[in-house]
Amino acid sequence: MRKQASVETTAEAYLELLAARGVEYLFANAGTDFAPIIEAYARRGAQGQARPRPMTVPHEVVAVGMAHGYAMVTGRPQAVMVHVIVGTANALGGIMNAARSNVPLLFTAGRNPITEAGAVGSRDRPIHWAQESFDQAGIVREFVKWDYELRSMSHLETVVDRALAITQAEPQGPVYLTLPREVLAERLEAFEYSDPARAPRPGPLAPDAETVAEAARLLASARHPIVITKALGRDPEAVGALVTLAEALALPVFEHSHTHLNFPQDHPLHGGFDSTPALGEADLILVAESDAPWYPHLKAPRPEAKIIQIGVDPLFSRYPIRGFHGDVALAGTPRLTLKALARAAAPLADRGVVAERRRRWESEHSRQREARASRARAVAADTPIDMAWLSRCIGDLVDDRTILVNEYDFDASQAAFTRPGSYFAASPAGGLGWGLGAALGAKLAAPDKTVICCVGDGAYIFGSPTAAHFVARAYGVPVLFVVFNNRMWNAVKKAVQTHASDGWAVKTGIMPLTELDPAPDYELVCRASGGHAERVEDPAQLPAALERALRVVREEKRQALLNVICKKP
Ligand SMILES: Cc1ncc(C[n+]2csc(CCOP(=O)(O)OP(=O)(O)O)c2C)c(N)n1
Repeated sequence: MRKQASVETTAEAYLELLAARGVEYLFANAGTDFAPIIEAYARRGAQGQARPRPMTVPHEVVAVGMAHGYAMVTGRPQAVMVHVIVGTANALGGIMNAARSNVPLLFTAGRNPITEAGAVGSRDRPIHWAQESFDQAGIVREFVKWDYELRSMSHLETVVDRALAITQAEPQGPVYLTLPREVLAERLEAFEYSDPARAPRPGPLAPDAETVAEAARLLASARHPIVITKALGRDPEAVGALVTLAEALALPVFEHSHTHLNFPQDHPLHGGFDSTPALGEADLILVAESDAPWYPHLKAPRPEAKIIQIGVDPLFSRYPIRGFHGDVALAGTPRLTLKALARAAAPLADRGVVAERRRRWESEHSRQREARASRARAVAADTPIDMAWLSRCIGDLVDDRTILVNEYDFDASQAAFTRPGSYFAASPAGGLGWGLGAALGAKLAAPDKTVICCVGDGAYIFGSPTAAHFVARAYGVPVLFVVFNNRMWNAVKKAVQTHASDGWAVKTGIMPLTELDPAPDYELVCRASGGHAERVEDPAQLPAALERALRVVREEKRQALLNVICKKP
């Protein structure tokens, strides 16, 4: 169907189109390049016309994090707009995170005015000469699937629809569109476009029956098969498909460095979070959406073990090097692959073998659960607070309506996540600063859910907390932030300890460049934006402090922060 909209400029037509395509938010960090966009918002607002909700996000790392968080919960891309080359550069770490997490988002930036005079929107500020670059998209090109510049109004619909189609096609990832000021400011009388969009949208892909049958034969004939997964739960439906397959063959499932809930943690076949011990015995490993299922430098599977790799792109083609073997690789939509595999493998399985294997892994599952619980109990009274106890206290509060966003230090093994879409951890790209924005985006996407954001003190600082707390207050996005405050970058310290276990740094205890002491009073940062915030030092007070903070978030709809003083490693 063709639709007509009354607009005055390209910028207005652009907002009309984004809204028509289901983009609900524009997370923006503005500059002089935004003038036509802001003008368009003013007119559309005054006249009550459709537009994505504009959100002022005072740091790009939070803006991209919010779009990431929104898309990881809903699967739907939102728009981010930043200021020319400098905003693009600030956002780049977040774009790397989104790229490696296969998150769809429409990343856009203004473009410095091209003309020195003569057009509406021509250069009129001192920055307009120095802020032009030879190749603005070159800043991000390696980490986006597609980039383009809107060169003319006549192209608008094709360009926007192509951007949205490509970002959502598998493997998903961000796209980058630059918007020159002259083009945005171009005058128009009306805008006509197709509604719904007519750009092609590739649907789910299933692997061919022969390759599935080959994988099924391998699976059914293995004595000690295991599954390793990291990000299968990006598609919530894939979780149920993996449960069906695991139950049919009694396959233990290991969530290794997991970024999503991939398998219910209370399922007797959940094998835990460290597959390393099982590698010595496994004669078949099914790798499901995992870029690095083990570390060959530390421990590799037995050379004769068969490997099956499943994923939208089992080659991880955007990674320069990844040498994990695959005797069979099943490319396609993992939920379809897993369903097909379960259908093909179940009839081939030896029931006696399956029953025995199930008993064995069930008891291993119970042993692990008990070991984790007793570890938390053992440190429950420690002061400063142990991160296992902190994780357990948070884990105990997780209910069916909770989403937990984790950027460092929350130990998921101390909780029992069971629902797809309830747990998200930082991208394999590891660009710190993701957590605060991602949690805000998740809360926007799921306003009825409780969103808890766990961050290390390092991750908190990287997340541009002043900007994040500003957004939480300005737009009423009540998230509970918990800072795991160990006053250091322990990840960096641990890397030194493994790298040179009997070296100078370990022997002398001198480790420059790892300290975050003296620690700021992080609770004051949240209070500065009207949040409820407490410093917690007594482990016995922790459950009550969490309850208080959750009440504020749920009932008063206000953000909250707990600065939890943890052991310093
Ligand atoms: C943008 C960016 N800069 C630096 C790093 C390197 N890095 C990885 S972990 C880490 C420390 C994180 O500190 P914190 O959140 O306090 O967690 P902890 O290491 O103490 O467990 C750093 C600096 C990174 N991953 N990303």
